[in-house]
Amino acid sequence: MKTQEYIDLEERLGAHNYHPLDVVIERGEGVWVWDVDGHKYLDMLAAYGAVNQGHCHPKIVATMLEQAPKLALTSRAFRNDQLPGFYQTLTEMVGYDKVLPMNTGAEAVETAIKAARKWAYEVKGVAPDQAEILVFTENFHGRTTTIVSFSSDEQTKASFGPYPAGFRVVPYGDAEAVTAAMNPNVAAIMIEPIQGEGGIIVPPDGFLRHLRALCDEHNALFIADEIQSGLGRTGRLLAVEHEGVRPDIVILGKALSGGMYPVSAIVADDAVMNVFKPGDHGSTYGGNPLGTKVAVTALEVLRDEKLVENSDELGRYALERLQALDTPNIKEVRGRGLWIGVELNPEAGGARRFCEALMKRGLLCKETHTHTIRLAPPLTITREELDWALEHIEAVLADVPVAAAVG
Ligand code: IF1
Repeated sequence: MKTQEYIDLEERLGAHNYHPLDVVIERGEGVWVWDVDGHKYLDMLAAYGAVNQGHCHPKIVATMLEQAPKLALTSRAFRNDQLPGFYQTLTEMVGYDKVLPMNTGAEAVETAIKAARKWAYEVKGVAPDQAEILVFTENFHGRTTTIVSFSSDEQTKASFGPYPAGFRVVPYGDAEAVTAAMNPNVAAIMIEPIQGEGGIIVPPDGFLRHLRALCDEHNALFIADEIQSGLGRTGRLLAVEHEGVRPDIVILGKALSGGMYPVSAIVADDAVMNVFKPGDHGSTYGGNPLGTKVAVTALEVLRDEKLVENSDELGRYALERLQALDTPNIKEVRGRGLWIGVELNPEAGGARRFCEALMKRGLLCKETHTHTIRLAPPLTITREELDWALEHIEAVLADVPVAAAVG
């Protein structure tokens, strides 16, 4: 089949809930992917941070091939021999008492919401059905009906009501607004330490520490959604480390399995996690032996190949180089680690045309919020590969449309 035939088939038979770039990928290796016509691209999106370890990492593939023929799923009605090792590896790496495994990010976010509410009623003593969770403007935590109910993005939320009660949206980065919103019914504050879909938004210095102090003062839980920011993306294992903050619940997903298989989880200490009793929560596939074994290897790859360190070092280098660019197209370059947002001026005509130009040069990028190009390659990228990418990005960004040049 040719590219256009794949696209036509997909458009005819699939729901139109996406508008992808018209590249049909058939193979991936490390930071590189190949389309069905044999064109090679550097993947600057890394499946939104799920492929931090690079495409089809040989060790993760080997684990998959080792476990798949042996045992893939038992359900949690029975125990399996891989789950305990996953708990051990993950708790040791992130430093929490316990894990609750799920599959997708949204499910893990729902799990954190359920944990916080149950904790509020049973431990904090909030009156029935009065628990509140504070969330932030421009958040992205997933696509369930509950989660989209507190989105500030019209398209994400509209037409999916009626919306559940119990969430209050406060401005991201506004310490005073959060302080004012605190009240005895607050079960938790839930935040992305750096907002991904929001446009790689880094909160003001001290903001996360302020939230931590508020939670301590008001006996509320600090929940960090590290599904995208976690596991090395920002140059730290967890993005909250940039502010030296320890959340009560950390939500993980995406790179937890290196893109091989959906594995998500929340981690917390006993005081929170022990609110769950048999029958309170679960998932058919959550904690299955295939996924958990894959996740252990994915975490080992992060550690053994020093991917967090590489993200920190190369991220700083890329950020400095892009911030030094002098072109009227750019409004701001921001980010942490190998997670950089290049926000363009409105006159630049939107980020998509730059992404399309980069695709012609062999780089796959995805815009966010119309005017921001997000750069988030696998953390396995080398200095040479990054230099190659930056040269193309710099060339494309230097291209000023006639209207803007004249204006
Ligand atoms: C899509 C966005 C990124 C997330 C955080 C939870 C989830 C996500 C911080 C839910 C998921 C994904 C979903 C994916 C695109 C992507 C995304 F543009 F939609 F917002 F990365 F920026 N918390 N983010 O970033 O995890 O249930 O999807 O496993 O196509 O919707 P999930």
